[in-house]
Amino acid sequence: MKKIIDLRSDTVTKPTEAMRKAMYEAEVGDDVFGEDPTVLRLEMLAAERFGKEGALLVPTGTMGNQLALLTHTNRGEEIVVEAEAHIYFYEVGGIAALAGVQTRTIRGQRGVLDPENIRGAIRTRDIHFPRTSLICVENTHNRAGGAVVCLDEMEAIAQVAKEFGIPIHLDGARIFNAAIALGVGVKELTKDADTVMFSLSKGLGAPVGSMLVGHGEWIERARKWRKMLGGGMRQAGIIAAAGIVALEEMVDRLEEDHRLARELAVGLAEIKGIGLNLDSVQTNIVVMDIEDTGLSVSAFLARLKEEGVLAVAFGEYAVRMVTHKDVDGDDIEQALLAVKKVAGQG
Ligand code: TLP
Repeated sequence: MKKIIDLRSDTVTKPTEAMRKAMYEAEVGDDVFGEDPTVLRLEMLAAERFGKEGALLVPTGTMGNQLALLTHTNRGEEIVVEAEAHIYFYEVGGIAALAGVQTRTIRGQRGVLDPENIRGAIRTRDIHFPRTSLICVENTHNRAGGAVVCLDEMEAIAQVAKEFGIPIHLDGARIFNAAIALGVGVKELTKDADTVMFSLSKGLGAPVGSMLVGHGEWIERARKWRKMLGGGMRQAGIIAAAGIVALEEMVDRLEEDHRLARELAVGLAEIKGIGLNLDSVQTNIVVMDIEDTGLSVSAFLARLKEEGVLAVAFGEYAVRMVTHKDVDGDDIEQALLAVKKVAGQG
């Protein structure tokens, strides 16, 4: 049977042998009582890696982001967020439904917020206005095609945040991809964020789990919200064990995902009918414009699937492909042949 090449997301990665072994052997306890030694070890490791006081294991990145909103804000307040940030675009309206805050969206340049636009969006003191209580940043920015926010840009945003005394929450689902692409450590790259969510279950390959890191007392309040949302997981050491392997063994290899994404992008850019700006490919995400193939996105994806390649819709004429540890150079070659065929040149 033909191998399916799954480029829909890096979330499709399967746990490594080392993870499965660590999960099997994990020492566990009841984490709601704070008694799971493996969870405690992962939380300590995460806090230390990010240079923050505390860390909290959460089942998903979405829950991590939503807990950040619940912990940083009060109902009726306003947050400043990029117009296509995951926390706003893809989290089922949780901002409104759970935290009850409204959004002041700003369009970024390749996902990066301009500090002057943030300044302009922050509410002044006026009886009519909500209070601006949080600035959200995403690194790498998913809908901007895995674009990185560099250290200077982060520092410039933090400057404005400090001036107004507003905290920054960083959706760093793929922060290790950003750090590897920039050649900067995550501690340095996230030093200006009050809180960070990062995923263990994407490029790092763990089956489940994300982490929230931040100030110790803040993390304890987030822990309470996690319990309210039903996220108090009992023998969660089974999950945490894979997370430890993810942090200790899977970070450096992300470079390989970036190399394959570039190879993929270079090949795609040569196919007639496919539009792609190579400068936009900075990490493991490749977004292409397929309008000139004359196919709709759904027809394009269906044809591609017949050729054994999976990708996702990313807009009216946009298709996203993501590289990860479970695809290799041969798969990328196969994927390029498939796209060529679908575009009518195979
Ligand atoms: N992103 C998924 C989909 O939800 C779109 C993907 O395939 O890329 N922040 C960012 C920047 C993300 O990309 C994602 C997942 C999340 C948060 C949510 O993480 P999970 O899926 O663990 O809830």
